[in-house]
Amino acid sequence: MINRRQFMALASAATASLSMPISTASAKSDGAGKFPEDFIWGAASAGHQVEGNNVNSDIWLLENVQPTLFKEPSGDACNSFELWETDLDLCKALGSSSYRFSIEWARIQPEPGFYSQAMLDHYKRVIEGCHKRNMIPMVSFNHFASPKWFAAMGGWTNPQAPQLFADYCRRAAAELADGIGYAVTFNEPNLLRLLKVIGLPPFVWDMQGKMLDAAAKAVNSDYVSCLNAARIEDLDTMNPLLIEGHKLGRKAIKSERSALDVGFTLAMLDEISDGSDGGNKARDEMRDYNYGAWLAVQETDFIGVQNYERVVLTDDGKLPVPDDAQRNHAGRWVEPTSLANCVEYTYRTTNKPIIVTEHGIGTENDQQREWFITESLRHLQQTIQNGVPVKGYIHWTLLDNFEWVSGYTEHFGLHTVDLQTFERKQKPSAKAYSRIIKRNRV
Ligand code: IFM
Repeated sequence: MINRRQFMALASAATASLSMPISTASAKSDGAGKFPEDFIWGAASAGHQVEGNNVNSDIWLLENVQPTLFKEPSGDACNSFELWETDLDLCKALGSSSYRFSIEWARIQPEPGFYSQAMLDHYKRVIEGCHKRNMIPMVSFNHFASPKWFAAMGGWTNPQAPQLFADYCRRAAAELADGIGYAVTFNEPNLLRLLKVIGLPPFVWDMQGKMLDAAAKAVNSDYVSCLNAARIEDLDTMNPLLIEGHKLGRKAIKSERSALDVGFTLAMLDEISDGSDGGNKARDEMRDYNYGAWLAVQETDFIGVQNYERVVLTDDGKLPVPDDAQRNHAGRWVEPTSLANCVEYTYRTTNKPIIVTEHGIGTENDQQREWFITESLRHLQQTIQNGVPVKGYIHWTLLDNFEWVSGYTEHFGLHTVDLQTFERKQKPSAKAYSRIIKRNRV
């Protein structure tokens, strides 16, 4: 067993060597760094974060009450509801074979008893737009935001929630399933559990409760709760209901097209033990809390892995981020081996096919993004070569967009967006990613 000092030295050395300027050496060597021929490449977005004016959604409600945890409201976002064709063109220009986006439940079913044909037709056009550009539409039926009326019924604390979600899935799938390449029921249904173990401070949970109370008052409800904004004491009630929601939602989607692959995605930390007994125990407990129940779900055709950071566990708790480690915008530890670790762990635990449905970095330093993408893909490719069936890699995210409570202050995009004119501009990291896609190798 190595001690903490040795571990930190090793971690720093690994980080330092990986922080070297990007080398093209391995990309040049024949055969090395090659991804499978049918590997799916793409970029992701999510309705509420890019479309704008998702006025019937629960998140819009939370953004606009007092007190709120949101730095600013989403407003027009990137105006992608209008500019979706531009976005598809940008995604295609990278060389992508897939575009991941979400359909917005609050647009499709703005009231419990009403489904909007116009909105279903809108998403049908987006799906057709993907096909016209030879991109596989990877479609999330829920990416955090839900209708306001659903949150006002208690959201995922309400035992009726799984059936309500499944009803929406069936109606949407009846119109859309034929054109979808991969369907995702939920995006990161485990996010709040992860935030709990990361150690979101008590005052944030407290503030979240106050924001939900204000939202309940605004819509005349006894209790408002949302998928990515809930009270800490509700997390254990929500998890089994979300799992049931996934199972019923998947069944409903498959009842419209049985051959369609339907999965869910998970927010994953790269939990590492320093090798001590306490570190191993803490890692296993953390993994069990974050993913245990989800990774036991058999009713899924794939699992979407989404990783952004690392945490190291020791006898004494979490290791502080080493001084020379790479950090993201929020100061958290980013490390290019993390994605491959998460993919490997998920596959070894479930034996299910994996799609990297999100991976990226919130940073103002686009060179850091370029380094992070390239080196993470280098490790991912090795993992695939070692036998882990990864079907594809979808980068988060196509555009700088509405980053939930952080508003427009955190940037994960391959393109900038002018929030007044909505003009998109490609960043250098997009060019680097595109080179990898077009050569199908790092
Ligand atoms: O922006 C989010 C996305 O909605 C879900 N996964 C993590 C991203 C970055 O925080």
